[in-house]
Amino acid sequence: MKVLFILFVFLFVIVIAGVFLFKGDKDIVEESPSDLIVPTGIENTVTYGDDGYIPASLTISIGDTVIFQNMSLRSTWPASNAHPTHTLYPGSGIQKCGGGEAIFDACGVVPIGQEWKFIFTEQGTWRYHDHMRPSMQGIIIVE
Ligand SMILES: [Cu+2]
Repeated sequence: MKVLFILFVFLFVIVIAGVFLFKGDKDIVEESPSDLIVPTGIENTVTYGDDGYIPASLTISIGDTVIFQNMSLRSTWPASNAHPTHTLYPGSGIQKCGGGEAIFDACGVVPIGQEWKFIFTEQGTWRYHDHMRPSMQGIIIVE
């Protein structure tokens, strides 16, 4: 009987310890690599002219900033592909506009002569477009 009691207490302790250990695992907040990227401070410029984005393809390093300058004679709205959802770039999406979060979406027109900038923290090949004229396309390659 005493052995049975000790066995019961032993199992009880193991079960309680297991519950706490399992609960502990859930509390660990995993940071995605992009949260750890420090901006490099390096700025690269893409010019939007009447024929589209120049350069059409730009290769940068992770953490670099891209400045989208509107040198055309009309407003532009650079945004991640795909039109019209803008969800290709991780964390981006037109539905997040106005939320205060920095996403790969100007979330509005960039007037003539103005610019909009974005820091790329995700490696990959990121296609984007002018939301006002979706046939105007460009590529940012983040290495
Ligand atoms: Cu669009």
